Amino acid sequence: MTAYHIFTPEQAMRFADEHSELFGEHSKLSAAEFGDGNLNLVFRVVNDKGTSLIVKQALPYARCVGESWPLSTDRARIEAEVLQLHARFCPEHTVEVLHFDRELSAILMEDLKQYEILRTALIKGKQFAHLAPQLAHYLANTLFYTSDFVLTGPAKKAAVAQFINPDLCLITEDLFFTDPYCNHERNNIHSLIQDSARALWQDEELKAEVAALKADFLSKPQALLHGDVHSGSIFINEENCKVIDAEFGFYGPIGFDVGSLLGNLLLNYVACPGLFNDTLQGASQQQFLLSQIRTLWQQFAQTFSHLQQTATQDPALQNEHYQVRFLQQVFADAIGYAGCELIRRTVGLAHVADLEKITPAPQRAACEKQAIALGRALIIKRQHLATIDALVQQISQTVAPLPHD
Ligand code: SR1
Ligand code: MG
Repeated sequence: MTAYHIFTPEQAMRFADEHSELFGEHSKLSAAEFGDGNLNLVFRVVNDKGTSLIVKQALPYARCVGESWPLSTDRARIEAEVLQLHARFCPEHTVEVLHFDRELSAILMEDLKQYEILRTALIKGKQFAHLAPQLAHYLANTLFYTSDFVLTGPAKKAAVAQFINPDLCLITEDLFFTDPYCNHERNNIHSLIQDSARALWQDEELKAEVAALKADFLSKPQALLHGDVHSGSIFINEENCKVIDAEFGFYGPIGFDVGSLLGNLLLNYVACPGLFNDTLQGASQQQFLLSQIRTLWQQFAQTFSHLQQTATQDPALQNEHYQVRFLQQVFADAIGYAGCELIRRTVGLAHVADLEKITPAPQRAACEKQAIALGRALIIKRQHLATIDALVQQISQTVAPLPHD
């Protein structure tokens, strides 16, 4: 066993070489670090024939902030184990883990170089009909098969314990549910939307609903979540999509994973008028996103409900009325968490390129205000938006078309 040390490219290369049969001669390998943004070291190791693998290593702190924000490297174990478990239930849409070293907190995984990041693709205006059906399949299967519908009480409790993830959950607890609703130093608020941010801090009705969503996040271990299903955690190409980056995984409310994805599609939706100078292109992209949102929920609900009816092990949970009620509450939760994602990506620490890329600044601010308004409406009205039609109507009503220069 090797004691933890931060990899150099050379060491990442050796790690990949030792744990994979894919590479030939060691001398023909090269490695470069390309970073994954916020938390970790990520290297691509390539041989002379173009075969490549990814080495991801957890640092003992948050990379985006530095050593002043210490973080447990156990997140690498969580990530590897979530991905391995999710791959049992949905291998086609989960990145493949080839090796995990607990001491080094390092994961060797397949390189998705034939894919691009979903966020980048959406910002370019790309449309994929398979996006929602595949992600609905991924979410329904990974969430159902790790839930109480399937696991015995003791097995479920062991799984909850295996995936206790306090450091990364705390990031979400703070960044999603606390910081945006107060004048927190971590917030990142553009000057043109200061008034909208201040309004959030005074909004007692909204803060009560966010508190309820946070309380559920803290205390509703329904299934093993990915925990960070944003459009930077999804790789896509013309045929397939795959989910990566499960380090925020833990047992939590099913609606959180579904809502994070909905929220990210909606972030792109509100950004469309600012991203596309061509009004028709912006409108077409918004139509595409709305139809994907509709399909995502319909196919998630259909698959999850089918699994409830045919694969539920617990005799009490086989009750049909309970199963319908359960799914209805997942929908309300998902709408609420989507609303939180819209708000926290606009005024909180971690922003998204969909909005950040918009120029000029007043146009970006107008889109950000739409994100806040939509986030608020979804959080407040989530228990009353009982159908996907009602949700789609709410989105179209709240997000008014923006005038162009
Ligand atoms: C400090 S981490 C900021 C954000 O990046 C991750 O991908 C999560 O979404 C987290 O909230
Ligand atoms: Mg991530």
